Amino acid sequence: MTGSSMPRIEIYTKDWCGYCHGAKQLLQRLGYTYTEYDVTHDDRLFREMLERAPGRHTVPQIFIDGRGIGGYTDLMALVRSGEFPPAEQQHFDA
Ligand SMILES: N[C@@H](CCC(=O)N[C@@H](CS)C(=O)NCC(=O)O)C(=O)O
Repeated sequence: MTGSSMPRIEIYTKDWCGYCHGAKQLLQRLGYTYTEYDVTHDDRLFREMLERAPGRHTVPQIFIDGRGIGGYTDLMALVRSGEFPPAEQQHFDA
């Protein structure tokens, strides 16, 4: 994943979800900030997640620049393959 600006990262989570905590920790370790939508007690937000990630009912669901990449294991795979490098290795406009 290459880009010229800091990617916009969104993550749908539930507060008891270990994969969600893992994904957030990984993003933080890589130096990214993200917008978190906690769907634990929010059916409207959960339905929004289902609409944006059709067929995916588990949390977390992670979006990078609006594109759904899946959950924690999918994020980990992108990191391991080098497709999603640490923030400091991304190229920035400014
Ligand atoms: N492979 C997925 C697993 C995610 C997962 O199993 N999440 C659990 C919560 S920690 C979940 O949403 N369970 C509810 C369900 O399976 O419907 C990932 O890495 O994100």
